[in-house]
Amino acid sequence: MSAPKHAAAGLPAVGHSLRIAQQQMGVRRTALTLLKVNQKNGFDCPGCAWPEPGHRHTAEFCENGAKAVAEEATLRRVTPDFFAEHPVSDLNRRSGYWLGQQGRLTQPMYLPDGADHYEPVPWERAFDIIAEELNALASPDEALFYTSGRTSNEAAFLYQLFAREFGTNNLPDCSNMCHESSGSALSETIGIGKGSVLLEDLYRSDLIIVAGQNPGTNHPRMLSALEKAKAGGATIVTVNPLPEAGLQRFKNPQTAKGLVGGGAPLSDLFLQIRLGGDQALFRALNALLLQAEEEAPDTVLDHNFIDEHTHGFEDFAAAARATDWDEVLRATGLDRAEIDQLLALVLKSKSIVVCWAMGLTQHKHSVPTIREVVNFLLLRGNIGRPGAGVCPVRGHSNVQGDRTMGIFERPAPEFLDALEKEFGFAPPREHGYDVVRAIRALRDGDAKVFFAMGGNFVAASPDTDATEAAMRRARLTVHVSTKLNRSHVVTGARALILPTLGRTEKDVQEAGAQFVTVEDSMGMVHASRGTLEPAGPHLLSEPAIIVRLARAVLGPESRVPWADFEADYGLVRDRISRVVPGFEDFNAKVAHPGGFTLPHAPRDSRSFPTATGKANFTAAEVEYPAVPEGRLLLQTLRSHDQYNTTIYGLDDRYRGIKGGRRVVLLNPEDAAALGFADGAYTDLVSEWSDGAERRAAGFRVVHYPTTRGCAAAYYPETNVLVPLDHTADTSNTPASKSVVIRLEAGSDRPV
Ligand SMILES: Nc1nc2c(c(=O)[nH]1)N[C@H]1C(S)=C(S)[C@@H](COP(=O)(O)OP(=O)(O)OC[C@H]3O[C@@H](n4cnc5c(=O)[nH]c(N)nc54)[C@H](O)[C@@H]3O)O[C@H]1N2
Ligand SMILES: Nc1nc2c(c(=O)[nH]1)N[C@H]1C(S)=C(S)[C@@H](COP(=O)(O)OP(=O)(O)OC[C@H]3O[C@@H](n4cnc5c(=O)[nH]c(N)nc54)[C@H](O)[C@@H]3O)O[C@H]1N2
Ligand SMILES: [Mo]
Repeated sequence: MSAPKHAAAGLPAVGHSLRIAQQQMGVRRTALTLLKVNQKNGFDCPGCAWPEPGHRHTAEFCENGAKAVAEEATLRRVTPDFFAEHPVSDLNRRSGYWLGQQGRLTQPMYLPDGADHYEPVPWERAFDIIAEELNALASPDEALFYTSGRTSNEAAFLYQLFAREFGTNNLPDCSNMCHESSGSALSETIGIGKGSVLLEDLYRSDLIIVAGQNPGTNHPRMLSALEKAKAGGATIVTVNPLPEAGLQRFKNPQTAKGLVGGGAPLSDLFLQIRLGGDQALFRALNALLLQAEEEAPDTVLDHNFIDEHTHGFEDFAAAARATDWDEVLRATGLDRAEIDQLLALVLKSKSIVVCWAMGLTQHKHSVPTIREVVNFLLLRGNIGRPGAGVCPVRGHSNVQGDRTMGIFERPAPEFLDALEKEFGFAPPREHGYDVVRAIRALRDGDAKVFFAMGGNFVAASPDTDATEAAMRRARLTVHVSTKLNRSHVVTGARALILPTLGRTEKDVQEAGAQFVTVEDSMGMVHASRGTLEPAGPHLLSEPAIIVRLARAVLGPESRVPWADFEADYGLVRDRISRVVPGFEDFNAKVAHPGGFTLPHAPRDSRSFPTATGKANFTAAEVEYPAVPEGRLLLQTLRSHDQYNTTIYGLDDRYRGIKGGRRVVLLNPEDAAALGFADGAYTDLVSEWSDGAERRAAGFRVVHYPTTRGCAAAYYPETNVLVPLDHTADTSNTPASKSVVIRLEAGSDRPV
């Protein structure tokens, strides 16, 4: 390995992204395509959910956005000949990287019961097969309708409408594995499961704490926002077990200065925390704030805000005052001086934003951790005023919008009432399965048809062996996809692949050229228009697929004018405007270039639609992962060269790791204590109360400056180690960032 990089982006990033794009699309298509990313007349970047600034650069994309676009706009094609040549038994042995590299899917494909080859199938027949299986179920609740977060608002609205008219709330989505903990914690404490800041708030903030997030790789455009905030006087604190490149230094490829030179340090203070130590850290900060207030009354807390707008302060304060400092230091791995440094920054900052992502959401105690972040912000009135608030940074480009459109296994009764009023059928009221429960239902034979609107369920889900075995028990698995992936080759008795248009492609229907809409991480909704010719003549858009599915399954009995919705997505938006609050006059508002911002009660008016009618302080016990002697805590995370289960390449450039993904990052002292030299091979064995053997073999040890006791390795290769039942309390999100492992010197070479 080469040394970890201290600066992210800059010229190498531009060169690297163009190279990848040109390999997939050629030079001319690369230039034409990338110029349309995130422009007001172009398509929304299918990369992350970070918002676009009002004033856009000509190139409003980043290295990893360019890779996401190239992955979709590739000129490579998977045709029926490909499937004739490669039986499923062969595809099964290929890596996810290889599968993705084969190119865009071009025709609907069907795998009959007992067959080893997918065969081309006409669209009509494909929908008949699905209708036949769905209508043969004993109950609609034996069907599962998964969504990944790239699906547009229009498609998502139609998809949930179909599932509910069919009769089930079984709408698991990638959010269940992602920011569900944020949604759970925020709904309870501030009354809405979304972030409360806009880009302008970051620019106006005095202190930005970035905890459990690697924006240099996963939200590169956020670094530009942080740079701007810093130029405006903000202090930036990062909390992470890893010294992530972009946070330590950043070269902005969009400014001349950023293309050369050493890059500006973004982070003013780096707290190298233990995995799962964040609740203890924020609790400790809160205890120190209460103490500072006692020492200098009326100078630290925002009493007006607390009295007027919050509930539960006394119980919370009692818990915070009882903070056990030995426990704090054990849980965080920090020393008291570091926490005092952070306290000093907090005390001098009027407006504070806390940003976070998977480092905070994928632990057993993620929900109380995020609630503690809210406690921290409430103490000084840091919610609902400019420059301050909560900023959960979403992943998939429309994962937030999909939830707004009703993709949720536990829909609010008001949402179902509105659907019923608009469409005249009675939607089911009973809650459906989330991702983990969906896997159990397949395993136990309670679910028999699995339908996925995008994503790669088998590879993204925890406990790979258990998930694959569960999937194989299904009667029918169906995937609406752009690219080949593992979920197409681990199938039920019968399987279908339905190829769809991507975000970058033109979508022309009966009423003419269509556009779709998306919602970013900050609740801004805007249009996305594809500009490229579709990858093939047989592709259907996601809305068209759902409409035809609905017509085949529900038949003439349906109360919904499905055919109209395929012809004109504006008619879908008319319905959305009558069902989903904040979307009134949707078509008119989205015609405005740049779109519109959804209402957010805490942000807009400091009103908190919670059970108490106020923002809620909470007082949970401090928890942190217990790790037995000789064991390590493993986090499963992303490299710089992947988009979730889509692998772009085998390097992790900012971390200085090259040529392979089966690596485990160990603190050199841990490695020495366990007897593993840099470059040695080891098996990772997960330890869980059920005693089952979960092993990932043949990982190369990389000595790396991670916190002691805390290892790291890439997802999805390590998903096999995450026990299905190891999930966050309340949100049920797989605890992918705290897996207890031991190292076994089983293999002495790569597998
Ligand atoms: N290029 C690219 N962009 C992406 C994605 C991608 O795969 N590739 N995925 C998209 C999606 S769906 C998502 S959800 C986001 C994910 O964005 P991130 O959350 O940034 O993704 P991870 O790689 O899981 O990184 C987790 C970060 O949290 C740190 N961390 C882990 N555990 C802890 C902890 O206990 N405490 C603290 N303080 N830190 C911790 C890790 O060291 C790492 O820096 O990115 C989105 N954007
Ligand atoms: N161990 C571990 N597991 C994790 C995580 C982790 O950090 N650690 N992170 C979790 C998180 S945050 C998430 S969000 C999930 C991600 O889970 P998913 O969203 O299910 O997975 P992706 O890899 O993003 O899905 C990629 C596939 O989506 C399809 N696709 C791409 N674009 C489109 C499109 O426009 N339309 C359609 N229909 N299909 C499209 C392609 O076929 C591609 O192969 O994984 C989770 N799993
Ligand atoms: Mo995610």
